[in-house]
Amino acid sequence: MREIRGEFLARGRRFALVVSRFNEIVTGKLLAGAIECLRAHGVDEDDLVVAWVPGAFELPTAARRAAASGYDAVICLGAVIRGETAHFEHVAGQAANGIRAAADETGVPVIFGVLTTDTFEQAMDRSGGKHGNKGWDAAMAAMETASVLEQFPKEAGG
Ligand code: INI
Repeated sequence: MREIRGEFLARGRRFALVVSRFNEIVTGKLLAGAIECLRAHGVDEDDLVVAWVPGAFELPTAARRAAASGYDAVICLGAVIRGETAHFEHVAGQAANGIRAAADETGVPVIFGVLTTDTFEQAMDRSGGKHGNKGWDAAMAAMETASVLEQFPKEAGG
């Protein structure tokens, strides 16, 4: 049996971070956590790009473009807070479905670092507060998944 596990290495890999401006107090902390994680794992500053989009709804569009342009992984960061939006389900659902689709269409890891919480406080707890930083976790998932994919041969013709 051969077992594949991803390594948590950022050196030599290119990462695009796509971040929602909506709820920027929260998403800025997610971004800081993700960048801190990638730096801790050896990323080269020249291999990082950060792209801001208006809201979580726009994350998939930019992520799809970034994934197709040669990054090893794309990290989507956002915060959809139920208490502040009547269309919570639509925004959160479309972000999740679109991010999934971007990964499927490109074969590039597109990571779902989007908080979906009932309250602003819960979002703060998960962006560097008492429940850790989901941005850091998203960066870990990006490195791990990129590493797993690298251990499979590319599809014929791909
Ligand atoms: N975008 C978010 O990222 N989080 C939210 O909580 C949110 N709310 O509350 O509506 C939100 N809305 C904006 C949306 O993502 C789009 O940017 C907008 O609808 C334009 O397409």
